[in-house]
Amino acid sequence: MSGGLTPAIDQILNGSQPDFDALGNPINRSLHLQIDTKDGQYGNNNSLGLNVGFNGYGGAVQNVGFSLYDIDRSDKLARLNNFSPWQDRVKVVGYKGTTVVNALFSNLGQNVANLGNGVLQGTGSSDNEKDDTGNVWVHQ
Ligand SMILES: [Ca+2]
Ligand SMILES: [Ca+2]
Ligand SMILES: [Ca+2]
Repeated sequence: MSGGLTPAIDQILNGSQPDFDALGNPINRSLHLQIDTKDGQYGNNNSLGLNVGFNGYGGAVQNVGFSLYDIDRSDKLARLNNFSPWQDRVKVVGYKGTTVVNALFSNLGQNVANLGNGVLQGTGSSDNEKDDTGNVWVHQ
């Protein structure tokens, strides 16, 4: 696994945004979640879940939006050689209380397919640091 243990807050998955400002201060950090499915540490699920709650605001929140980065798949060479091929799939589900709120996806990178029902899938290899082809803007 590259980039050390996750979850972490770092600048590894932030599209093509700069990692440091002109003074060398870290900027554009993101929550980095990564699993290595071949080692079996997550059993046969090959997945992980992230729940984000907005509690204590006295009601529902609005204008929630965030970017997802690096939704992609293994590169062609890895797939040809059957070298641990993989494909990212992300499902986004929003709730207002117990009512499902559908998320909207905008600015999909060219390596991201919207499969409907909140599911996004990687269709090509995106560089973790240098491009925006695995990016999606998620919002209400
Ligand atoms: Ca970066
Ligand atoms: Ca990825
Ligand atoms: Ca990548």
